[in-house]
Amino acid sequence: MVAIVAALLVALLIPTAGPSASTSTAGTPPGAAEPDPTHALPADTLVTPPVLRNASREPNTVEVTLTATPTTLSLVPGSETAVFAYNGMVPGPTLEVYEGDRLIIHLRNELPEETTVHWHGLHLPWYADGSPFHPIEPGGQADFDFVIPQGTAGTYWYHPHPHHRSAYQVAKGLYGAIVVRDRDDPLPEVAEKLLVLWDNRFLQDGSIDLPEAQSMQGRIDFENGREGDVLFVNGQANPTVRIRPGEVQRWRIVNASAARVYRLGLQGHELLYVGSDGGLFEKPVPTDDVLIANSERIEILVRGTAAPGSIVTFQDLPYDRYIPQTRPRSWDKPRDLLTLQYTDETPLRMEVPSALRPVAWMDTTDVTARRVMVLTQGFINGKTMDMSRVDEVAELGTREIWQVENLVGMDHPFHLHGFRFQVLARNGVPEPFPSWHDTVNVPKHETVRFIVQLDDYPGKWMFHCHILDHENAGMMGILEVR
Ligand SMILES: [Cu+2]
Repeated sequence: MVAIVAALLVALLIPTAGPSASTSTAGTPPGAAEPDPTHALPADTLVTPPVLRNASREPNTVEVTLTATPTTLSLVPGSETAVFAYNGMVPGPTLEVYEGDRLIIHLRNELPEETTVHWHGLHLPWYADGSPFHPIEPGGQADFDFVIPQGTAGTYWYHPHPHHRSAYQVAKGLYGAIVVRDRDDPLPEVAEKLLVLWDNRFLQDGSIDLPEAQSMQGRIDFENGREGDVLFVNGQANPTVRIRPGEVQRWRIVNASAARVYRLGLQGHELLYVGSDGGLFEKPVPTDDVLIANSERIEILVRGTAAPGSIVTFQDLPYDRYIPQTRPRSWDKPRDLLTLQYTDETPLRMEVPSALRPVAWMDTTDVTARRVMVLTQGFINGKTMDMSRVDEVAELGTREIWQVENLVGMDHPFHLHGFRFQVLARNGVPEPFPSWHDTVNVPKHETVRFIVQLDDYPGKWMFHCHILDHENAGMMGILEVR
């Protein structure tokens, strides 16, 4: 579980081992520490997905083209894999915008089947949500045009959301990150890494292992959600990131896995947990590990507190989200995600601000509706998805409290489209500080309460379990806002 260490004073100072060469990495691009040619190690082996090219010359406008197409890539050494890819890469290119930008996206579907693209976590008009209501035929194109709201800087992502096919298309390689930036970012001098987590399973010939539904593995995948034994960071297995002693790095992390919930920890390091789906917290929270369920995003600060030359591993630590009957045999073993390699350079001296950005609690006094969502295996409030049915009706512009109750012995991460929310309590325990989410993990036999403001955009919005196999099987419902 997330072991949040309470800390009143987070105005931390990084221990300095040297007379301090510099106080910051100002002036260097994100992802790069100050070069020190005498001691420099080879650059990161971690490859960052390229940022989508902006075709617009208008101010505050980002216009991009994404093409989903079948192709062949080498995902595991020594073999070629038939994949689906956005612009030929897995993960797809990163969509980067600023708060307030107008975003225009042209989406081409060159796949042999219907698709959609869901801009996960963004607040946008219903037509642009990329839900199963708006399929794009093979050979078809869709155009999206909307404005990124102020105050929503954070890490988001995009992925297919066609009816019954999300799990398959994500397993085939369709996913990519979205970064919404704040022009007054409180961490402007901190080098940044984007880490998009995904897992997969392969057959001997390199093809993606997608078993028949009635096979033993098919049934386990149906129950647990499909997990893979190969863990990827930006499409690479165990890449290396380098850090200079004393340096602070900001890691934006996306869980693009269909079913794997990661408990992230860095050997011998305390992390600073600084952000959730919808961006930064008010202040850093020291912790040993952070849980990130399917489709969630987190931001952490990694501080280079180990000795020069150290090599440590960033890991997925054991977390039991399973029912005993289908719990994988190796669930209790840590898995390596990434290697952090310290340079021999003179230690940097960097400070982390004690305040990041204001995040106010939403007012709970003028709530107009309270809803209860009861999760059982494959069902929400006893029902499976029916595209022609509306499960909940809400009034535009109102504020509601939702209580999500998980009655079964398996975690279900609950996602609401279109509107961000604040978790109020987990299992009756008040949330210690406000933060923005569009997905929240509801652990086995636990209850989560959140508050949501249904502003701006009427429409039929999905809510569902984000274990993609559960979503495919119908663990989803429709909220109509009108
Ligand atoms: Cu589920």
